[in-house]
Amino acid sequence: MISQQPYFPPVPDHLAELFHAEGLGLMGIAPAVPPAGSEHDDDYRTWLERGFHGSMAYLQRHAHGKYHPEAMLPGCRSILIAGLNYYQHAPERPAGAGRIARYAWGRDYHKTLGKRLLRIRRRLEERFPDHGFRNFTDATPLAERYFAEQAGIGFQGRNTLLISGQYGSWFVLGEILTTMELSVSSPSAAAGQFGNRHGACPRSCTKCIDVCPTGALYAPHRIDASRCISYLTIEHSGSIPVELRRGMRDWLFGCDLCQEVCPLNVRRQVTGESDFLQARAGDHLDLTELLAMESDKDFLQRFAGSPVMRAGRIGMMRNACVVAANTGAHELLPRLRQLADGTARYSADPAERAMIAEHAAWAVSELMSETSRH
Ligand code: B12
Ligand code: SF4
Repeated sequence: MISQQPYFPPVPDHLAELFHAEGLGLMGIAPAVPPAGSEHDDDYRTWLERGFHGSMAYLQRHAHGKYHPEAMLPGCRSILIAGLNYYQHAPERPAGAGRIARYAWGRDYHKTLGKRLLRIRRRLEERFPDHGFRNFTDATPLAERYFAEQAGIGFQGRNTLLISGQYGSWFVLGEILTTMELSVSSPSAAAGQFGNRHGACPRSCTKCIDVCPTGALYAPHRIDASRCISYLTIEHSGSIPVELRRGMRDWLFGCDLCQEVCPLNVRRQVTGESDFLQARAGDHLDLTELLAMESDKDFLQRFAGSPVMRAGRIGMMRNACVVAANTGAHELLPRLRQLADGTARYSADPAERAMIAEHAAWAVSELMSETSRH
């Protein structure tokens, strides 16, 4: 086990112990109160109205609960928020492969973190039977980063992610909502972690905004999610807009660019989490393997328990077509042509076949025009 330095802003010992015993390196307590005024709700609705959520309809459906914990647990008074570090160094990637975002190299964090939060919740329920509890990780309407900032475990950087003094932004969040009135940890604790120097991004730094190849970070703290490579490769199930395909570069699933360039991420620590260290998808995937997957059964067998399951086999094939073109994978031309002309057997669904055929044809045409330029 690689040693991990945890960071808990001042919280009651008996609670800190529960989270620490589960190997959670960040934990704080936020008051379950919506932000004062309607500014945050209004801001979020404007974001939705501008269509920045793309096809993530759940963000619209759940808008009412974004800053309102009581919508998830009536009588909610406090939120215990935890962070789990997933950082690992990226090894050299072989040719003919595409990149996977770090959070998805090993076991799905929803399972790893969710299981631990559930165990903590059970203990709390035993100890405090008169109180209500609910746990979530990611799959919640709640603005997790906002409440985590209120709990003092970090601050929202210009790339919109929560940055902690202990792990940079390389951690995932989960929480337990409770009707208990707990003493809350102060947001100023986050600044304390940075030695009171960097409780915010360095003044003139725009590295994350500059590096984003699709222009998703259109201003500091502002994201057009529908342009983010993470959205395009994971959340979006339809056709990838042609004008964004080149910007996807070699990313097959997710994107880490705006975290990799962040100077505050020098504070990273390699995770000690065995669930994350075991390579399910791993740091890269072979394009030939993905383009040859003919059944959902094969896909499930290969990726069960991995976050990659969320994109699905067809989504990953679509992404592989784009990455094949972006990485100049000429050796894949025969397979791409089969997918483009409809002779490959991999799906009986006409909509899926049409989408893959279009992406494969685009990849063939990009690779061929590259050949004719040389
Ligand atoms: C939808 C979603 C996405 C979308 C949108 C991303 C985003 N930045 O919001 C997509 C698919 C693109 C995405 C990508 C990723 N995600 Co995501 N995602 C979510 C999810 C489910 C909801 C977030 C949401 O509602 N976004 C919509 C925006 C508009 O809402 P908002 O943050 O409240 O936005 C307001 C604030 O930013 C506010 N604001 C805040 N501070 C400031 C300051 C100023 C000055 C201003 C002007 C505004 C401002 O203005 C906005 C408008 O109201 C959360 C989990 C959750 N339930 O919270 C995970 C979550 C944010 N994702 C996470 C991760 C790990 C990622 C990726 C790193 C995965 C990857 N490697 O591919 C990338 C990172 C890309 C990026 N730069 O954000 C983690 C982040 C952990 C962390 N340390 O911050 C979360 C918390 C999941 C989890 N449980 O761990 N994700
Ligand atoms: S994750 Fe990649 S595509 Fe998304 S905002 Fe960051 S740099 Fe841009």
